[in-house]
Amino acid sequence: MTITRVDVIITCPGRNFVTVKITTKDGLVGYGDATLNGRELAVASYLRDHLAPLLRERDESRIEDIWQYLYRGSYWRRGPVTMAAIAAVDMALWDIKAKRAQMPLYELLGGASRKGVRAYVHASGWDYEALKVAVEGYRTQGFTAVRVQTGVPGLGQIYGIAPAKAGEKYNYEPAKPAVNSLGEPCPVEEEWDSRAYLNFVPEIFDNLRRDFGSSLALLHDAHHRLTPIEAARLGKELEPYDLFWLEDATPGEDQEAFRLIRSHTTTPLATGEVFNTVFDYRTLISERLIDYVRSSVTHAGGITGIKKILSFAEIYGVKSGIHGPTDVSPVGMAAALHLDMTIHNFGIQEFMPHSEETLSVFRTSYTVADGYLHPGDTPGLGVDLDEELAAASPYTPAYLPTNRLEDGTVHDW
Ligand code: EZ4
Ligand code: CO
Repeated sequence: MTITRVDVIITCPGRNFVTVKITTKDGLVGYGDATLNGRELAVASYLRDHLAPLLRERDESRIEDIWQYLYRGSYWRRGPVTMAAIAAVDMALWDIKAKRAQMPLYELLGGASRKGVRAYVHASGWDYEALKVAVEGYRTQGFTAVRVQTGVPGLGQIYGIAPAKAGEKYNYEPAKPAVNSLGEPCPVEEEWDSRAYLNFVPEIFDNLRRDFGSSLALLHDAHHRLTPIEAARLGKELEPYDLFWLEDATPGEDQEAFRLIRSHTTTPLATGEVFNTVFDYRTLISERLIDYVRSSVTHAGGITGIKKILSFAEIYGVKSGIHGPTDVSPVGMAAALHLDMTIHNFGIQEFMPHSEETLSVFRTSYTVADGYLHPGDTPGLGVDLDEELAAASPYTPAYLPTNRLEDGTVHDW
């Protein structure tokens, strides 16, 4: 068959999402997620202005060839905008192929390797008491793994912690932009102090192990804010608390920095949510400097792209920890779940539940029970998009926050 239409749908049911919809000559429809938080329209233009004209009249069954044509064939390679656009096309083509085969995508990808997908959720609080309530809530729902983040005494709002301050309602996703002197949206500026953070964090984990015992899996995200030696210190000091992983300890593009962290600590390490190809992981994986790869399907070239990363990781015993925040759409989440079901080196899946508003536009067939997710058995990815509802929620300009030290210096985050 051939592709007859490529539509790009931008909608904001509670937050922005960019979706590609590919239609074939015989009327099959596939969806792909192209959402890049705070840079949504750049990917929409890449799809609409540059990829769509190349896809029409092409044989939609040739997924690998189309991936290589869009990646290798375009001369300009890699980067989050390019790879999110390619990812969306790739997901939509897999959706179509599985619908044509009348199988849920995980069957087409090799079938189930496990009964379900173990998920971790985000628990956070301004202080330990608020965090404890959040963790208790998730335990009651049956989750066995939680990412735990708190505020730091002396610092204000920190991305990744909700609510930002005692008594406030602010949530970190979707990130709320600030307003500049011209009345236009711009990134909120947060403040950071690594010393205050490092001196405070071990006490949080001490409290967690005291209150929740040893079986609960605890994860923590340093969100690229540390230097290698600071990360080494943190990993070492958290060893008694048996973390599932310490995530994004340092900015990940400096792959060699992980040699220093690794030589100092046995705390498992995860990184890669801002990476988009296997090349970004070459040193990290081949030198066994990390334990989990964090790319999302949406930002790493789709099913085809992330399979290349996970196959490379598999031979070094490195496992998956696919990124699953609410800025990945339900389509991108479904793609992750189908892969998670099949790959051998599955580790854990991040799960931030989407809002009711989002799920009224994106109707999913995936389920959650007892801390496990399952993609469901609807043919394809199992996600439908209500285009009328989508059109009723137009794009709203959005920015992730930025980060500065007390003296005003821009800092990693
Ligand atoms: O900051 O998806 O582990 N998860 C995270 C996320 C990311 C956002 C950025 O868009 O760190 O919350
Ligand atoms: Co993260």
